Amino acid sequence: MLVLHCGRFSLSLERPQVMGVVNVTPDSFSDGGCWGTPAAAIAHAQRLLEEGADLLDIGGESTRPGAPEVGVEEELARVLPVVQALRDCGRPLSVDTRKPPVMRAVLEAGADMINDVSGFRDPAAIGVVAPSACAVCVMHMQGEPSTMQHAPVYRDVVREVKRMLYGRIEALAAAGVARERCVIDPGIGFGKTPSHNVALLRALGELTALGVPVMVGVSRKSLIGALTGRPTGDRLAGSVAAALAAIEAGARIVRVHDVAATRDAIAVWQALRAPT
Ligand code: HH2
Repeated sequence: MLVLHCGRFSLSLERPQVMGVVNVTPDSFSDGGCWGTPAAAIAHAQRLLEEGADLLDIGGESTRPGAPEVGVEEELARVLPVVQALRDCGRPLSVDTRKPPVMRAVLEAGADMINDVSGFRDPAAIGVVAPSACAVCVMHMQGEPSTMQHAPVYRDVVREVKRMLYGRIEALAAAGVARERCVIDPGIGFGKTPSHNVALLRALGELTALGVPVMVGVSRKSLIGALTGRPTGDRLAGSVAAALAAIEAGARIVRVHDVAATRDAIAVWQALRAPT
């Protein structure tokens, strides 16, 4: 059985897991300011849990293209009260952060997973997660959010993303982070053009060959806009279709803003598809 060791939880990945996004930010690309206070974020998180989120990803810094960095104190003021309020909700809590001091504080507060969009490039980040029991999501990003969409270039995007993720998993393993605690993510939209994103989503099977569960976050992203011509607030159908395609291609966790719709789509699709 495929299980992720995730802090206080052993998360079975036999059924695709739906991670609900909780952005405690004023400026996230699709819901900035909607849940910008801890109280609003906690209420939103509870709604996502009622809708059937298997785990939550709480973020206090937007990483949309061009986003400015947020200081440690500010990021902690956003995410820590949410982690503290939800720690006994019965589901694993992931925190989306690139900053080792934020990682340390949320792990002490009860977080079960650290989702680092910079892929634990900072050795200090590895130093924080290694001695804990948390799961780690290692995401690929070319460059930094402030500049990553200026002119992303790859010779072979699938090979390069795979190589980077493999290298980070090896670095984490050398520091004592077992593979059973790791998830990898190709980082849709992080230093990638629409055609890079499509190539990666089509080739998820190559990433699953690394022997670590794959997570995909494509919900409401500009790729959906490029494929449908729709603005950020009108990308639900496209996002759900992309989540199903990612699961079909091997993703075990999908990171989404719209939990209820995604869960329903997965349930129907799984019931109706021919047994493999
Ligand atoms: N995408 C976003 C943020 N964090 N983490 C992982 N592992 N994978 C992703 O695809 C991913 C991520 C961007 O989405 P969102 O959090 O809604 O936006 P913003 O960064 O503007 O807050």
